[in-house]
Amino acid sequence: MDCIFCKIVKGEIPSPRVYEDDDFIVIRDIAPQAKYHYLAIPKKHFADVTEMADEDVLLVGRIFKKIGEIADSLGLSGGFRLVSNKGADAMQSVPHLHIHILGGEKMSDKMC
Ligand code: DGP
Repeated sequence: MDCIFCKIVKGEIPSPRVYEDDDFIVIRDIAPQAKYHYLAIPKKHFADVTEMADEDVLLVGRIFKKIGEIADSLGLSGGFRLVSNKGADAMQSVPHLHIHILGGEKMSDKMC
């Protein structure tokens, strides 16, 4: 499958991981939109939230919980924003579900 995030997960494209477990990796976004901008990328490929299988509910739940647990170590003790884009209107550019983790500074009260 020609998926850039699958290649990063497999190590075929080098990308330093700031966190990894059996479920997902966290890397820094290549084009940061906040002081700290990470991507939480499940190791399992599915395009977006509409392609989640029933068992993926638990996977994504574990990822959200773990993001909360590691947030301080990522410099996000002041708070953070989680965003997961789906489709053209949301400007999703990589069709492998991922969660943007943004923070490290005061953010706009607008979503974008
Ligand atoms: P989205 O537009 O929601 O699909 O977000 C995709 C993000 O992925 C975008 O902010 C840029 C980032 N990105 C794309 N390719 C790479 C890459 O090769 N390395 C890293 N670290 N980030 C990437």
